[in-house]
Formats: sequence, C-alpha cells, structure tokens
Amino acid sequence: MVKKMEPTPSLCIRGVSIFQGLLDSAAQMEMVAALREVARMAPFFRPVTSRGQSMSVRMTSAGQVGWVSDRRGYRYEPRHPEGSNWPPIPESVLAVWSQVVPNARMPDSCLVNFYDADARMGMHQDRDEADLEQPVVSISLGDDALFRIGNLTRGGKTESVWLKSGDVLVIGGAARLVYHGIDRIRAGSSKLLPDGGRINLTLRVAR
Ligand code: MD6
Ligand code: FE
Repeated sequence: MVKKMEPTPSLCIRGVSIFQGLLDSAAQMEMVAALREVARMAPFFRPVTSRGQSMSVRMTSAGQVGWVSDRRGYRYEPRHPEGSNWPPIPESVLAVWSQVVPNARMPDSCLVNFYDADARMGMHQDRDEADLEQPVVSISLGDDALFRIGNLTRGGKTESVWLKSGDVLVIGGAARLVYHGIDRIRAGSSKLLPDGGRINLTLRVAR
C-alpha cells in the first residue's frame, strides 16, 4: 500500500501531535452550523458514571456508533439514549480526519462534548476501541481549554497545553494510550459560540 504524506504538526508533546489553528474562523463557523444540526437530531445529554455521578460535560455523537455512559457503565452504542440512530458525521469533520491522518481507516464515531465554564474532564485513556492501531483525532471549538498530558500508566509527571478554537490534536502510535484530560476552560476567550463554552469533537474508529 502506498503511504500518503502526513502533515507536520506545529507542536508535539509526548507523542501527541497538535495542529494549532488548522481550522480558520470560516471553517470553524461552518463546523458549528453542522454540529447544530447534529444536536438537533441527537440532543446533548449529561452522562452519568457507573457510580451514579453526573459528568460535568454534556455529550452527543454522530456516526455509526456513539459513546454513552450510564449506571450500566460506558460503551459504544448504535443509538442515542432516546432511541434514534446517531446522525452522520459531517463532511467537514471527516475532511479534517483525512487531512491529518491520511493513512488511517475512516472513523465510525464522532463524540461531541460540550463544556460550560465550569466543566472539566478527568484524566483518562481512550481504550474502548476495537483497533488501537487507529488514531484518535480531536477538534477544539470555542473557549480555550487546558489539556493535560500524562503517561501510559496513571500518575507521574504531566505536561499541559492550552487548546484554542481551531486546533486539531492527534493521539496515535506509541502515544495512543496516553492518559489525558481537561483541567479547565477559559470562559469568554472565544467569540465563536454566542453563549460561550467549548465544543470538543473526538473522532475514532470504534469498531
Ligand atoms: C477534550 N479530549 O479535548 C477531551 N481524547 O475535551 C479527549 O479526551 C481526547 O482530545 C482522545 C484524543 C484526543 C482528545
Ligand atoms: Fe480522551
């Protein structure tokens, strides 16, 4: 198989590649419009952990399967908690995947996380996908977020980076199972979303 040329990231921290400002403001606005349609077909919900705690982010998904968490635990599901199919992944989102990871399989799942000013995401690994050779790509829209990158096992020293609207991040290869999380959101740092907050998309080959 002929390997396509991968673009060079502007920053690489512990094997996590960051393409800063990959999406210009027109591309960001177009993507937000497409995501409004996704949220209309698959409304945001607040997931609950298996321990019964509400998460601070609100979530929905697009694609063949979506990520859900409730008292039964977390998993990929072919339907929204209210029973409908997930809407298709917007073309503009798929185009970002093809641009940054041209040699990967196409994603079948796009998790959409919404953070208000007080939301955060604890340190975790993305390890529920069937083929861990495939990367995870994330797109940040709206307010800045402090992203923490740890190690392949829990704990140890970490490094943090502010992700801005239009930044694209790739976790793959040797870094695929690195622990990571969002410590805080810088409220009011972006004008992209009229009511503020941050949207993060994570694209995955789940099955
Ligand atoms: C976030 N991101 O940026 C959370 N996971 O809000 C993630 O959990 C993530 O950015 C896997 C790969 C890239 C990510
Ligand atoms: Fe993650």
